Amino acid sequence: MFDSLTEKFTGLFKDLSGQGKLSEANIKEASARVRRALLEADVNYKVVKDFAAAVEARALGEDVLTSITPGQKFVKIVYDQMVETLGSVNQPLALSPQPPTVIMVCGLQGSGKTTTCAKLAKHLSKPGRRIMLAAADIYRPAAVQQLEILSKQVGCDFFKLDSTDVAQICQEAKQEAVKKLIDVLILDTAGRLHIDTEMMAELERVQKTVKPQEILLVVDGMTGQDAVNIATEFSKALPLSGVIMTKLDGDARGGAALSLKVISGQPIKFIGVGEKLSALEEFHPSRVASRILGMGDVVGLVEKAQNVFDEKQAGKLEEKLRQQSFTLEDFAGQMKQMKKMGSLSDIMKMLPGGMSLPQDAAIDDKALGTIEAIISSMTPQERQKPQILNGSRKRRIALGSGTSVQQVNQLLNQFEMSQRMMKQMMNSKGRGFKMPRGF
Ligand SMILES: Nc1nc2c(ncn2[C@@H]2O[C@H](COP(=O)(O)OP(=O)(O)OP(=O)(O)O)[C@@H](O)[C@H]2O)c(=O)[nH]1
Ligand SMILES: [Mg+2]
Repeated sequence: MFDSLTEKFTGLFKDLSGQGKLSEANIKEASARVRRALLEADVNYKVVKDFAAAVEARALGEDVLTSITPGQKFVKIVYDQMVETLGSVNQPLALSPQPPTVIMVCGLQGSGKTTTCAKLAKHLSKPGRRIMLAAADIYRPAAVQQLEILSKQVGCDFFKLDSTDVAQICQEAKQEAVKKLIDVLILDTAGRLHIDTEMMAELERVQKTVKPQEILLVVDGMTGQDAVNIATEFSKALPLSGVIMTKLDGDARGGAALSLKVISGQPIKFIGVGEKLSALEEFHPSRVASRILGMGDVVGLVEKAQNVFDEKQAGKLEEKLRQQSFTLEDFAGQMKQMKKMGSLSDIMKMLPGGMSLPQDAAIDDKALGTIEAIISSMTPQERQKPQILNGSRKRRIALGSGTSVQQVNQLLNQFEMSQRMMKQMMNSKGRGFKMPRGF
């Protein structure tokens, strides 16, 4: 999502860390590179100007010049500035202690409102919490049906009403929510091609009638500066509580995300990173800054893993490791779980330094298929005890899986490495999560 920006920053940091000491000229040159990188990523020029000036002033003012690790100090300054620019901390949704909490979702046509409503419902759902989606888009014929289908997918309640008065629909949805003991009611409103007075008047009426706790504006991250302008306009007309920026999985250059808080004053609360209902992430400035600067997002990765790995299986794996009986079969199973977390290249990006991995060092998704093929060509005994694999067995496996002996050897090495890595992780348990080097 911020690929080209990350590339530029990691390049800059690498150059800086190669230098023993930094001069004033080095710092000026480095902040000029920061400025260029941000401008190329389509960050608002005012934000860029202030960002680069702040970084330069702090770098010159602090003891970067005399520091033993000037490169690292500079990185830290850029990181802090970026976290601040992104809004400092995550702004969670304000769930009312007295249900139902009403969340009104608004935005222009096609920005991703309806999808985001369903994603939010999924994100918020947990045992014992009842969520209802209400269709308040009466203009597009298929809109109500779209939301109804999505509600079924999420497994939450759904409300619709045959009326042309949007405020009335929302009000009755709220009454229904109270009656059905719903905890969170999400209103999917209609968009327009452009901001117009009619839409704003309608949204205002809904806001005054149902008094939502949250008014979230959905903007399309691919539209760059337009998204920022739209947020600024909306926040003048409605008491917004935050923004959700969608489609950041595409080739959006990320400039909008970096400009939004400063220019519109609105915090980004979530980002949409795909069409699937699970493709919604809480927006944490510190994590996003780490990702942009190529430092990885280990917290995000662990969260992602927790969502996918089932605990029972993890427990079994742990037991096996303890007894040192982690086999190739477990290895294959583990690979499959990893696959569920998304494409490996995405996962690599969340790892510190992941971006700067040389192309051939990254495990590609096709390689997973090869691994599975090799393992399934082995006999159960070979999977349990790979040390019995001699030359002729390896040749047989290579032939059976359509690979080469070299590839079989490669897999065995990877397996050994993984075994070692798991042991390391086990040893560091209780002392926090530790990423082994070179993974
Ligand atoms: N890649 C990607 N696509 C998204 C994301 N969010 C929404 N979309 C897609 O954007 C398109 C429009 O989404 P909708 O949710 O229907 O947008 P809307 O704002 O409700 O549109 P209208 O009701 O017509 O105004 C759909 O094809 C979605 O799948 C996202 O985060 N990433
Ligand atoms: Mg819609």
